[in-house]
Amino acid sequence: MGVINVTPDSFSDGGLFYDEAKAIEQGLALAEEGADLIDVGGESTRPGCEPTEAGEEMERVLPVIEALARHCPAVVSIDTYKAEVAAAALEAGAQIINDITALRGDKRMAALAADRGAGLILMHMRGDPRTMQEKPEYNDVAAEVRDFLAAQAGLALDAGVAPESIVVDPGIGFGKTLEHNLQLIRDLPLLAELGYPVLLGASRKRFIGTLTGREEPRGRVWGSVGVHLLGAALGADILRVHDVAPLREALAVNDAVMLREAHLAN
Ligand code: HH2
Repeated sequence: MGVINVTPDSFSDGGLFYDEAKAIEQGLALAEEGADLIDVGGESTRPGCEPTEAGEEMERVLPVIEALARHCPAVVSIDTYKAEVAAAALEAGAQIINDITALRGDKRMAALAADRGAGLILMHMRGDPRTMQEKPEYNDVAAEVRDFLAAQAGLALDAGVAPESIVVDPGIGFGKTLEHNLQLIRDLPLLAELGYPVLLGASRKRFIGTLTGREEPRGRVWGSVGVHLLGAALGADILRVHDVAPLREALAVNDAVMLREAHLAN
């Protein structure tokens, strides 16, 4: 899954794709590099960030989604927790709703996904972006995240969402310390046990900067490739990244090795 932030203030690419034409061009480029999904967002959710108004968010994302749905071979997802924005995005051609609040943000989201037969990504976040990094604490982070996602998936099922439409995501960096993030990645197999596809989104995030000494998010590409490759080996099915080409190349080598192993095992 390639990421496009049609925002002036995202942590990862700071307004690079705020311009509609540049965002569309980037979506096409990411698909060319091998992305199967393109995630389009119109509100930054970086720590401490204030919410964006729905009308503004729609103005940012709808033209980009319309163009990509028409001209891009990848499936488009909308990164929003507002049902109003999600509904308009589905109308414009998106097929998946990426809800970082896992249905907590807008009670109408599950019914919308069910009615429209859309894919639904449920992500764990502690609190909201404004406050999530203020002293995050868990007794057992992996178990708590898994139980929360199981419960939210249950709500989606109750609303009529098909089980095969649901994806779960531990929400790396959303109300987590470095150690919480690392534990969640180690314990991806626990999350996979829920039986839904697992999404890992660690691309260019702060903990990679902490581990590599890279202050500038755009300099965190190699650390990102490393963590997503490991994530795939630990059971992640969807890797949400800003840099598709480097990860595709790493996965090509990884897959050749793993398939060879599978072949030998047979
Ligand atoms: N991370 C971000 C945004 N949306 N959605 C899912 N499902 N999983 C994630 O890990 C995730 C997400 C944050 O990254 P980015 O979109 O680059 O930044 P910003 O929120 O500043 O636009």
